[in-house]
Amino acid sequence: MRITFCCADTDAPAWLDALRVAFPQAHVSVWQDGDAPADYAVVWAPPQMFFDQQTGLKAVFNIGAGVDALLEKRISPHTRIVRLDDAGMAVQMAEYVCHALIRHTREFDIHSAHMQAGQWTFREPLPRASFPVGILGMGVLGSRVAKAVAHFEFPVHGWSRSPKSKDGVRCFSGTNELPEFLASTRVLVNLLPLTPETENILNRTTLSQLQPGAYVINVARGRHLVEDDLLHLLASGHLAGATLDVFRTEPLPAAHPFWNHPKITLTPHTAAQTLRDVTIAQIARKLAALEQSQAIEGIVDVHKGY
Ligand code: NDP
Ligand code: OXD
Repeated sequence: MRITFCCADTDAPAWLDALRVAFPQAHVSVWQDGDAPADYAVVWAPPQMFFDQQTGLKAVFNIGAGVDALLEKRISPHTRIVRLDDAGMAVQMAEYVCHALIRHTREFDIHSAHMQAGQWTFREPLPRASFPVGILGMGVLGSRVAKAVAHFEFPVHGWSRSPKSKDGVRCFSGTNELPEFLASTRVLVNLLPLTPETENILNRTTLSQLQPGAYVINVARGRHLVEDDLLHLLASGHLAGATLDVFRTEPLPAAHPFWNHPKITLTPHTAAQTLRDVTIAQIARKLAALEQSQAIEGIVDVHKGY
């Protein structure tokens, strides 16, 4: 069996060593232009030329949860596209979102500024019931985030494409229920996949429907957010602030207005990172199942786009 590895911005030697341990019988190599056909591929943001040459792949394993960049490529219809399911990312995402939420609702930035100014001040506690959290996308990551947020006793709402029922979460689905979901949300967390239906979903119209003084946490993709609309609603005061991990252009360009914006907290696309060993263990399990014609989780529906 041949496994080819084609991952941008990745420590290829470390991945190769670990893949060779996981697949001792396979020939594992970093993809090069003109390589022999492989059976399986492990990828992150491969170039189109990769798929133009590797037309006989049985499956391509994406080492991330989001497959938007992959689905922009022309890939043989016979190649299954397999996304990462959690693989240690869900708990990281839960940590990240809870941190951003609690930092905002406990006013840690205000305390920190006061303490730095040498001021010992008292602030009235803000009731958590006044910060209902709405999670766009109730998949692998969104569901884990909902559980973590509910643990801190915030009201939690979730929005998905198909109807769901989850303990402790008020569930909304479909475009018809989006306005009601937004109107009952004060802290909005975006964990949708990027698809033609969800691109630009965080815009002036939708964000204006959030409760006054709302807070936005975007941890999915930069192209979900219309940046000028966010800036406008921060300036008008309708939005109190935002924590953003993902951007339309990454790295964020030096002259971008998000840098140094007093109401925006930025991180460099690091909310939930791919963990090499857990990821390779998941790929090894799924590849073995595919070889035995067994069903696996995480096969991407190219028509839905996730
Ligand atoms: P999943 O595929 O498990 O979940 C996607 C959810 O979005 C599902 O609940 C789905 O609904 C819902 N959804 C999709 N399209 C629509 C729509 N048109 N309307 C309403 N709901 C919709 O994905 P994950 O939870 O694993 O990951 C989510 C995203 O997080 C990834 O695509 C990626 O972009 C991002 N991500 C970001 C990282 C970071 O570090 N910043 C790290 C990892 C991922 P349904 O359940 O009905 O299908
Ligand atoms: C992912 C990501 O999709 O890291 O996994 O953004």
